[in-house]
Amino acid sequence: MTEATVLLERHGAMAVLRLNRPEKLNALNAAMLSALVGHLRALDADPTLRATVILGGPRAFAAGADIGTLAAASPVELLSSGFSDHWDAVAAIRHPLIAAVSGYALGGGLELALACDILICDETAVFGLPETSIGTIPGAGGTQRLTRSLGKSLAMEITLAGRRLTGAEALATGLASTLCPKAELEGTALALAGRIATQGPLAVGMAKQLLLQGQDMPLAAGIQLERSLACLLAASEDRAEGMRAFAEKRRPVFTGR
Ligand code: CO8
Repeated sequence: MTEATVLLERHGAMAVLRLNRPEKLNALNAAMLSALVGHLRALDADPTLRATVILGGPRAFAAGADIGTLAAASPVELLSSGFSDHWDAVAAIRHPLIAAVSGYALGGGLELALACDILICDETAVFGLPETSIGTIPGAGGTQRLTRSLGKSLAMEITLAGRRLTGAEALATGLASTLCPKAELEGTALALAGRIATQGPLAVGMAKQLLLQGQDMPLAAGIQLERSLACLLAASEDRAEGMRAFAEKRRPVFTGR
């Protein structure tokens, strides 16, 4: 029996999804992407789940979309197969996603990490968008999300000139929010997921929505939306519990209601 290309582990309120096609450096083909999205959607529907970590293997988070798949597809198949839609589906997941990158995160692999909410990495991480070196362009959000993540000039250098960033450079430029030793990556990611899991789940979900939607909104509209959602949260049991627990000097017990 062949092993699954995406492995799921549950750790209480957290999940780990491990990309598992090591012989191809986790090159993302349609079956693997579909399995990843299937797991994420099922986790999204589970009210006890608070955060998911996406991990690769020791040599690669993912070295891109599978070049064999891309080479074999006609323009019509590329469009109609929904291949690129998998990255949109990851970005549409409502609960927090942490990409924990060790080794290569290239092309579609970097685009997958960019579709997550928080990107952390270890000292072996290598980030790049090498698509122009094989005569194509990023087709899964890279040209849009990379600029938003680390600014125009560096995004241009990475995309047009094939510049690669190390883990330390990813941290320095804001592409990653945490850098750690390789042996500590999974533990660091789970600890971060654990901290998210202790927060009010409704508040976390609304805050994620605001941070993402706000990137594409005029400032005044974003602030208005923030205010509306902050007022809406006043109707939740979790907000009442959080404030009561503060007054009583104890940890809150959130129920997601
Ligand atoms: N696709 C398919 N196979 C891959 C990929 C990939 N992206 N990356 C690595 N592999 C395979 C290799 O072919 C090799 O397989 P085999 O042993 O059967 O020959 C195996 O993984 C190991 O790779 P290498 O022997 O090349 O390992 P090295 O350590 O020598 O090199 C590199 C590692 C530098 C990561 C190298 O493998 C490499 O350059 N890979 C390709 C990187 C790349 O160009 N990525 C971008 C791909 S295009 C893309 O992601 C577009 C996304 C948008 C799609 C939407 C379209 C509409």
